[in-house]
Amino acid sequence: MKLTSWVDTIAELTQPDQVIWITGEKSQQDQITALLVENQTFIPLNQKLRPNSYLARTDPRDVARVEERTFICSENEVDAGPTNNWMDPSLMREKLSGLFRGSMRGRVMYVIPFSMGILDSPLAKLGVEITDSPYVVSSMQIMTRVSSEVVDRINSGSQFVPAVHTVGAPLIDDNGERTDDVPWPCNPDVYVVQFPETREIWSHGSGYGGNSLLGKKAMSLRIGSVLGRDEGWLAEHMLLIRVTAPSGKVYHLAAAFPSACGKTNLAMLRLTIPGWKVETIGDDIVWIRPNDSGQLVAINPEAGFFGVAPGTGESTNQTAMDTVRSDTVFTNVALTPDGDVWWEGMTDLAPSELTDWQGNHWTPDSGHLAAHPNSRFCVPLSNCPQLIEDWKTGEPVVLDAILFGGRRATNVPLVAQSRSWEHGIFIGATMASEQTAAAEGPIGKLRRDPFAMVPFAGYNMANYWEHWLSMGRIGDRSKLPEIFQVNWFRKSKDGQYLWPGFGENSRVIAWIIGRISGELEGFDSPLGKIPSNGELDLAGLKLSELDIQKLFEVEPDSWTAEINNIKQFFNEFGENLPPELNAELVELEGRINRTK
Ligand code: GTP
Ligand code: SPV
Ligand code: MN
Repeated sequence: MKLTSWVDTIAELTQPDQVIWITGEKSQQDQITALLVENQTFIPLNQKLRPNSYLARTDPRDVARVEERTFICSENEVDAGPTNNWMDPSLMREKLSGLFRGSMRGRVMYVIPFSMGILDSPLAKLGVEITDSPYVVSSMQIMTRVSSEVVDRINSGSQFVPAVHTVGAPLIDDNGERTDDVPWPCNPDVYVVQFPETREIWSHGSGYGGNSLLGKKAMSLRIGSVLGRDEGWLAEHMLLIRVTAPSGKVYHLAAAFPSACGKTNLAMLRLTIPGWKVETIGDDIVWIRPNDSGQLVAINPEAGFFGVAPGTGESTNQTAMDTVRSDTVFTNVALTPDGDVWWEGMTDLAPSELTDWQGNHWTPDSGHLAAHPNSRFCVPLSNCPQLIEDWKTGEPVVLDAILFGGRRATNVPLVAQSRSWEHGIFIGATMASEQTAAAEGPIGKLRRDPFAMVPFAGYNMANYWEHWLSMGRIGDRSKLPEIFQVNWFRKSKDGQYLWPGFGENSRVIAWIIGRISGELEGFDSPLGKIPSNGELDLAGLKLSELDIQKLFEVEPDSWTAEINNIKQFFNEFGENLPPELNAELVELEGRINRTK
């Protein structure tokens, strides 16, 4: 597709006043920031306390990803699979052309050329997002690599993913009447649509995060997973870290946790045990592919963090606090009287007075949260003091381990190692988590979220599992990463977290590396290898014997109920379910039954 003719077609459809091409240059970025301040979308923060940083308050209806309005419009419904919303592509195209017709009237249409991954990386992919939101322009310049060079490459024949976004709030109506703008224009008729065959993205109505920053979930995961299926690689909702053991040996770990389940925190882990070091590579998206020697190598295709603010504080994630010290766009956090930001969990005590995320006066007695539970910070990777030194090269790293985790109050142990590649894929496929504020929906409800990819897989989840299984057939299995299950969120009967989490998760990382290096034996449980007595370094923790036992307890009846729930879930995929996964389920049932 020719870039300029596509841009012309979209401009004809959406009818903006003006078209501006984003170049990635600092001077243009500064103009966009100034415009956002003028429009009151950005509130400048205190320059001394939080240099070059801004607060954005969204419309209170536009605060999270909208999964029920996210569609995979493949030609055949079966290719979207039971975990995705689907609509016939021609019907959806009709709907979208209605919604997009004249949607940018009175506004500027921005054309953002970007690369996911370092431009010269063989793993990089190009995209172009068209948007009428300067907030999106500003955030995309943080989250992706925006440059005119991308345009040159496209004009010389490189492929790109076309992505169109509008907030769906034209400033001129059908009668030609002009209305005033608001700080956060949006439209409750949200659609986030992916066409996997033509690799197109169309997003209407929302300016928020994953709904509007289309290089992120829409391109890097939904379209990315389809590209990965067709080209032999994997696009994953994972963090990526480099761990250096006291021996000096270096390991790379990726981990898939659902939204708001701890990826950013683990990506920025500060170790509480001596001699170890963790460096951050990425916190949300990882692209993985087999190399010539049959290892899996990985990159972080993003250029920034779009992290959950609440719960981030000096005692939980000092690295994130240092990262957002400057150059950060905060969305839906609270404002302090001296022009700084605050959110629940930043400090133990709330300030006595704040302006809440909706702009209202707030005190600790107000009876509601000051920051929205899905409030976020958006900041360049380069701000992170723990970033790997060679991040600028974008060199892929060889994966040594993959972790799967979620919020599980029961059943799932603190850590367990899979018995084989297939068992590892089974663990990923049967992941479940208690729902969080990252998406609209009931908080706390348990849902199956295989590979943390339910909101992000661009094709049938069962075929996606098969694609993962196929990585186990490419060569020497011993070169593949080891797969582990983790759970920081197991609770005692009285509802308290059993595990301290955060920095203390380093103890689990150390055990995982002990298993990979062969230094630790582990102990066979029905769920895989768990630490045997003394293998998990617990020195200095205030954990009782009973707590430790509870963290690893396998309750047979509870597991029988879980297995039945997994059976029901697997049934949704009919004959597309890979037989290996059913075989794993049967084996698990056998192992659980033998403990009864
Ligand atoms: P997305 O950006 O939505 O994909 O989220 P994420 O997976 O990066 O989650 P993040 O690290 O931002 O954590 C989400 C919430 O979980 C925050 O409020 C954290 O404070 C909390 N959290 C993270 N790690 C731990 C942990 O080890 N234990 C406990 N109890 N809470 C944690
Ligand atoms: C998530 O929900 O997994 C996020 C935030 O990382 S968003 O970009 O809004 O998808
Ligand atoms: Mn995420």
